[in-house]
Amino acid sequence: MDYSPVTAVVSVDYTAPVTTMHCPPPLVNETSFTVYGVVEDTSIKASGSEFKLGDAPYMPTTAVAVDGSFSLVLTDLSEGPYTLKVKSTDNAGHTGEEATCTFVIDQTIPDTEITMGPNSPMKMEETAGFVFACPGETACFYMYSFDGADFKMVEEPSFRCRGLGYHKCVEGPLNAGMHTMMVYAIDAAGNADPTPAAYSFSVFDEEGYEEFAAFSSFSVVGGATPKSGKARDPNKVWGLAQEASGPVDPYAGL
Ligand SMILES: [Ca+2]
Ligand SMILES: [Ca+2]
Repeated sequence: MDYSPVTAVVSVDYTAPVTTMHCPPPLVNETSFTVYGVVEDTSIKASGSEFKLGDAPYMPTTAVAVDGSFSLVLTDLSEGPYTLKVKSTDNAGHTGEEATCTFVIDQTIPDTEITMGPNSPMKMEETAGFVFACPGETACFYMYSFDGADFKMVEEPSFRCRGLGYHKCVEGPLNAGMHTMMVYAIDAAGNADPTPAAYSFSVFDEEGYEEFAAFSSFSVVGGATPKSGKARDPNKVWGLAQEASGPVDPYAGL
C-alpha cells in the first residue's frame, strides 16, 4: 500500500476575465478588417469571447488561444460610425466587462479648396500666402506643389502667414511671371483627393508693377477666390483658383 499523501493542484478562479482590444484608428477607410484582442484570466475559455457590432446580436470571436489572444473579422461595412464590443466568459462562468472600440468608416474623398491666395499681381518680394480647406472632413493634411515641383506635405506655416485656417506660405522674392500652387487634401481616414485645387497668380518686379498699375484698367485682385475659377477670366492676370484636370498620384512624394 502506498500511504504517501496525494497532492491535487486545484486552481480556483474567483476573478472575471479582463478583455482588451487593439482598436482600429478613429477613422478608417477600409470596409473589411480584422480586430485583435486578448483575454487575461486564470481559466481562459477557448469559446468564451463574443463580439457585437452596434445593435447586432453577439457573435463568437475566433477561439481564444492559450495565451489569451483572439481576433474577429469585420466585413463589408458601410460608411458611418460604429461601436464594437467584446465580452469574455471564463471556465468558472464569470463574465468580465465589455471592451469597447468606436470608429468611423470614411471612404469619401475630400474635396480640396484653396480658400485664399495671394494678390495677383503681387510684388516679387512679397510672401505669397495660401489657405487650404477640406470642407466636411474632420481634419486633413495637405500635399502641395509650387510651380510644378514634386508634391510635398505642408509643414508648419511661416510666422508671417500664421492665422486662421491651414496656411502655406511661399516667401519672396519670387521670379517675375506666373506662378501656380497646386494642393490636394488627404483626410484623417487616409482618402486622398485625386483632383488637386490650383491657384495661379502673377508676380511683377517693382518696375513692372508700376507699369501694370499705370496702364492696366484692372485693379489688384484680392486673394479670396472661388474654387471653380469660373468667376474670373484665366487669360487675365487675376488670381485664379480652379480644379486641375487629370489624375495625380496621391501618394507621390509621401
Ligand atoms: Ca476568471
Ligand atoms: Ca472623407
